[in-house]
Amino acid sequence: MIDEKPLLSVLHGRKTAIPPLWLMRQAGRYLPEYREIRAKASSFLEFCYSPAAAEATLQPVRRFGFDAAILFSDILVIPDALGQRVSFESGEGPRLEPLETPDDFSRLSGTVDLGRLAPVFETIDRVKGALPSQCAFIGFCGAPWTVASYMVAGQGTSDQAPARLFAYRHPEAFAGLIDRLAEASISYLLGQIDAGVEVVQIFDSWAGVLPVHEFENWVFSPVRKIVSRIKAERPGTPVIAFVRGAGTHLTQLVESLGADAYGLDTAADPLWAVRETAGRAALQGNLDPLALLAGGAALDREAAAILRAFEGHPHIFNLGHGILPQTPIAHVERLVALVRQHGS
Ligand code: 1CP
Repeated sequence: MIDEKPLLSVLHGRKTAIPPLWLMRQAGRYLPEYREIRAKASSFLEFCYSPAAAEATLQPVRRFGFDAAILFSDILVIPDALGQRVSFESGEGPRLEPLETPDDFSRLSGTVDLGRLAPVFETIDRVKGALPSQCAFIGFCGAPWTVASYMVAGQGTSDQAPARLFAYRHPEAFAGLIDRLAEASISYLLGQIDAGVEVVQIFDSWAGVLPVHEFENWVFSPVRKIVSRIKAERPGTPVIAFVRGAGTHLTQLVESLGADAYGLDTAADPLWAVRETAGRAALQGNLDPLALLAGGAALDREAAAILRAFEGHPHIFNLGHGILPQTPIAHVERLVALVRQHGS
């Protein structure tokens, strides 16, 4: 037990004096060594499916000594493996062939092509032997609602209005898409676990735009299905659910989703979340990525407040959303020092 990795310890419900630390989107554009290898690939998807993805996974762990590595890939490899055309325009984000009517779904295959995702499993195989002994390995997928919102709009939007409208106009067709994505996510996560990840995180980055009934249909039900199938088929693998914008739904999520930990977004009040969930699940989060970007007194104050709020509770230190590309390396180094000095 003494040798257990700190992140796994917390996911098993144990408290640690110093919380394990990793950052959402820790691999990527704020790192000069990432920009250097990324510049050599002709497209982002090609990069995700190449051996360089293993290097990108390891870079932040080598530089900062984080307690977890997160697989370098993207949530949009699932639409790609369902046969939707996906590309990434530099500086503009993802572009997909949008799904405008239920008829457009006929362009998609019924099940995910795991052969197309084989390079991701190879990345996992390459990374797992290269990690330091204290470092856990996290695999991930996007939750069905978040992935569907990009598939329908064909790009990122500020409020996912195209997918919300589609779901109101064609609820049965949309439910079919969500179902297909839930099944695809289950196969994909099982493949990642079999290849060697030790934990999986489900990112529902756009849950917060939905009213309550839509939240039930498109967030709660499919994510619960994914968690319960992972738990049934690979019972030893901890699951982290990051439902951004869950707000007061957190209570219901913790009562019945069955995940081992819940990620809190930047706006969540840690003290409220600790009270609501005491003893039932670990919590992850939730430093404002802008406080990390700002650095200085704001960073010191916000990091200290988070460390205090979660004291005595199983806690994984993280951001409330992904690290921003403009974040200075020195601020990440300062954060690592603040977390590691905690309590000493
Ligand atoms: O050329 C580049 O470098 C492209 C930038 C980039 C990177 C580094 C994209 C495009 N994706 C990624 C990697 C990535 N994406 C990872 C692995 C790296 C790590 O975490 O260390 C992960 C876990 C993701 C997950 C992801 N992709 C999410 C969920 C998490 C979140 O931040 O909310 C989402 C919504 C995406 C879609 C996506 N992919 C890329 C971009 C720029 C976006 C956002 C698009 C938008 O809404 O505008």
